Amino acid sequence: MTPLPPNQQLVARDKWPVTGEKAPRREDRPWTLGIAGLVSRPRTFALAELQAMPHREFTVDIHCVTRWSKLGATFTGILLADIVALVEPQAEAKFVSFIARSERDHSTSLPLAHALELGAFLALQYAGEPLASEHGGPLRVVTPGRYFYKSLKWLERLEFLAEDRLGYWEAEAGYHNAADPWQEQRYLAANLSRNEVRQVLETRDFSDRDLRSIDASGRDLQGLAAGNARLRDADFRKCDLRNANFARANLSNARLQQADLRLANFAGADLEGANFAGCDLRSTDFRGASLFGASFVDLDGSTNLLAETGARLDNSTRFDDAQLQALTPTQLEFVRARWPQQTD
Ligand SMILES: Nc1nc2c(c(=O)[nH]1)N[C@H]1C(S)=C(S)[C@@H](COP(=O)(O)O)O[C@H]1N2
Ligand SMILES: [Mo]
Repeated sequence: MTPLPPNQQLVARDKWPVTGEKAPRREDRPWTLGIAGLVSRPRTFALAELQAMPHREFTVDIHCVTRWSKLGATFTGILLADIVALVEPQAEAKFVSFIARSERDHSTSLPLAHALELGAFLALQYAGEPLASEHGGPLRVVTPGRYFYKSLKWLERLEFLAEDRLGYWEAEAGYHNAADPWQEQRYLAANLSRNEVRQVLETRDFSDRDLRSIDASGRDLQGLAAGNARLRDADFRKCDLRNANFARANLSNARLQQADLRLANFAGADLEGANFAGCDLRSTDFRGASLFGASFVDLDGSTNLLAETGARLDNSTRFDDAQLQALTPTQLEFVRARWPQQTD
């Protein structure tokens, strides 16, 4: 079996979650790929020209930073190296920036040498079919060996640069610019002084604040106000969080193992990749929260449940039935065995 990078979990074979933006920007212009910056032969490709170029087949393991992985995805497309050979980057071109046709002009970047070594490519087809729009069709970047945020959907422009230009997630959300899943390069911490951290923990008011990667482990935070807070990667292990309000907060990849979350409210929160193993989740409200890649029990390797690490949940725990579909099969099995609880 292919080993998974640390702290990743497999999605069901036939599943491919849609993460980030859901659709390209609507425009009447036909799809083109513009290539600019430090190249000797800048040019614009019509989509049909790209479709007519020789395609290669690629088999790729996808690893999302929110802890889901999908192994053996098959794409066809064009190797970035083949495009590079046509446009001839100048010697000063050290970075490549990928820019999307999307509402926020989403982008990401890579050192050019890494992009070539990793075999980054432009995908036009997935599993023998044109790439679905929600997954970046008609044209997306796929960067094997990096968290999937380095694989831009709806590619419309490539720029070759002397200096790096951070992408959307890297600049706005503290995603790690190196993004190596084998080294768990997921997030950078927010720039908070020790004093600021101490103060915010004392006030128990995290509402609307950017506190990503904050270390709050072991604290008494009963009744915490954390509506709309940005808490990606935060450490709440072993906290007392009874009655905490996390409505619409972003807790993706937060570590909450063994926290007491009775009566806590996660309505509309982003809980992708969050870890609730060992938590007390009686009367916890998860309705409307996004649960892709969330865990309620730890696994040994990628498949065996470590039952003793299981969260405590019962029929007082509140889920929408539909949101459980976002869980990986092993996590779903664990939750299903306890919720809704059998009444006999
Ligand atoms: N244009 C664009 N590309 C993007 C994103 C995005 O929000 N917009 N999200 C990135 C992230 S974080 C991930 S995990 C993958 C998700 O791709 P998928 O929806 O096809 O699974 O796309 C990446 N590329
Ligand atoms: Mo992602």
